[in-house]
Amino acid sequence: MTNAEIAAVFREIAALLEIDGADTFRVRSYQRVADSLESLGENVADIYARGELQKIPGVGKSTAKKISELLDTGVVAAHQELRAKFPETLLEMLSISGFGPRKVALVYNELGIKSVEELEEAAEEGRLRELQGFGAKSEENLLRSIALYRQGQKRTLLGSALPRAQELVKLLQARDDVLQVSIAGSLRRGRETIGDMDILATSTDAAGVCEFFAGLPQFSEVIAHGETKVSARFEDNLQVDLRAVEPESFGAALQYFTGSQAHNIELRERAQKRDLTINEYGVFRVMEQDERGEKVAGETEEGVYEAVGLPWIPPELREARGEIEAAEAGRLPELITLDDIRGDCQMHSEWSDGHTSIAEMATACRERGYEYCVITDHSVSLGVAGGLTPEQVQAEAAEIAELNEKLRAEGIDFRVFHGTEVDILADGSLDYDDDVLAAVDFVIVAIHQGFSRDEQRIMKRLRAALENPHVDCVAHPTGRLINTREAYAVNLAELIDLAAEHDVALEINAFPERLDLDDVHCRLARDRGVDIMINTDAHDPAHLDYMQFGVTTARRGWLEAKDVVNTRSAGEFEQWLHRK
Ligand code: DGT
Ligand code: CA
Ligand code: CA
Ligand code: ZN
Repeated sequence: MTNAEIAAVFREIAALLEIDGADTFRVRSYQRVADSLESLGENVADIYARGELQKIPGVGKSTAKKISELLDTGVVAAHQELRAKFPETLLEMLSISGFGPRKVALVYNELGIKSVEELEEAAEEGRLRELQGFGAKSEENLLRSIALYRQGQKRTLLGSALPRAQELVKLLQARDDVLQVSIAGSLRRGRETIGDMDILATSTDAAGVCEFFAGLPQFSEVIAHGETKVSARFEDNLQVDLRAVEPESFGAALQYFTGSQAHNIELRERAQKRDLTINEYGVFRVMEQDERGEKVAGETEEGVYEAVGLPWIPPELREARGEIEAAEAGRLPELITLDDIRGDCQMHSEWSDGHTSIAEMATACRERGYEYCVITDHSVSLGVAGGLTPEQVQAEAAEIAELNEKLRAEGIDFRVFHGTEVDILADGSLDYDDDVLAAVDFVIVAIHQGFSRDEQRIMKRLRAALENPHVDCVAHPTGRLINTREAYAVNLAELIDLAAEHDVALEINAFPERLDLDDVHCRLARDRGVDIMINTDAHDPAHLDYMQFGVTTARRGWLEAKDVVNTRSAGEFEQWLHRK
């Protein structure tokens, strides 16, 4: 059980107690334990093993007993009893931003509201304003918060949707009656989250393909099943739309259903100026009166763009962010591809919280066609992740030197660089002294603690870190976790300026929950001349495959290979490391 999981139990106990009307002092004591556990530098289980639970700040005799109970049995009886006192759906209301335990207790006790659905209904009907502290304005805010919460619930991560879509495409392609298949919609544009999955196919037997698709065991429910369209749902509620279209319209349909809607609107306006009209069936000439005009394109997507005087535009750019003007001017970027990546520069080994040895990570990187990798285990303060002491950093360096020696002896052209993912501490100092930082090849800095500080404090920490001449890159610059955790209060425009000033790279962390920097800010950073790195932050060899999501984000940020540090050869990368 991780510290975060234990902390979550204590936070829930505090919330339930507050809903139950317990005194503030008691509630606060559980919150304090949760806070304390979250910022602890060591595994609670280890502290428990040493019999030192009560040395944790805020932990007294009774909470220590609950922690040990939790670690021994997986549950806390007092927690279970509290839970049993209330409807199961009650706690979901706590996920609504601005809706704390006190408000939950109020609506439950006064109006018998037991769930987010009932809460929404009451707000819509204006029934909350009769309660102390509520008004029309707060009902309105609450409805917006509920909508936001639902949005976060509904959108699926790119990293979760794409593999499933690729599998469906493969199954369709394997059929003799299927001619062409493509992913469309936001998934084809590579957005970080997907509302629903869109797939297009052409076939000699559309109804047969729909029949086959609707019967696939991947789905938990078929919502609609027609001759040319199927809508179905996966277990996690992600919806898929399959559309079977005519071969002569495939390009037009693909263009239309790839979107974005904003891009399509711009494209249609352009067509109108040329007396053309674009729809999902093709590009047509506009005739006098209501006469149907001649079809000038539709079979291929290239043809659709060509008909309006443009080169084909990569789907990742189709967001109405200047791509049509760039295409017109012949200035579309030559977007980076996965093949351009020659090394992965953030990953963890079992020296800290990674799952495998350095040698295994290196082998896995070689298997992916890379020339080099950088091992960046955590620094000492991040005890939860097994951060390394300065002595361990030295020992790790020796192991890496030995491994490189061995690779050379075997005639294998692969380099392992020694890096460190150093915590930026609360006061802006780094978690190692300069002599430790000077001894490693690569220094990537990160904020892992003190997320709730205000912008001034966060920026002060980042500024101090970037001013250190040993620092090469900032890991996951905003700290956000998509759908679950907001970014800390970073001023990205200022961080980008600092990175440019101090010649520090910014990372696109390719982990599906992170994709941090996002597309918009990575483009902004590139425009200001900041180096970008795309790293997986792998804790396991399998995570190395996340690189594709980072590359997709970079493409959405208009990046070319030359903008990304780890497209360079091992030799060039080594030179870059010595740029300061
Ligand atoms: P999503 O699913 O929310 O992540 O985003 P999309 O872009 O996949 O949107 P979706 O699934 O509603 O529709 C797929 C594409 O079809 C969309 O990007 C553009 C096109 N499309 C759908 N409805 C309309 C519409 O009413 N007008 C226009 N111009 N295009 C539409
Ligand atoms: Ca979609
Ligand atoms: Ca759709
Ligand atoms: Zn990290």
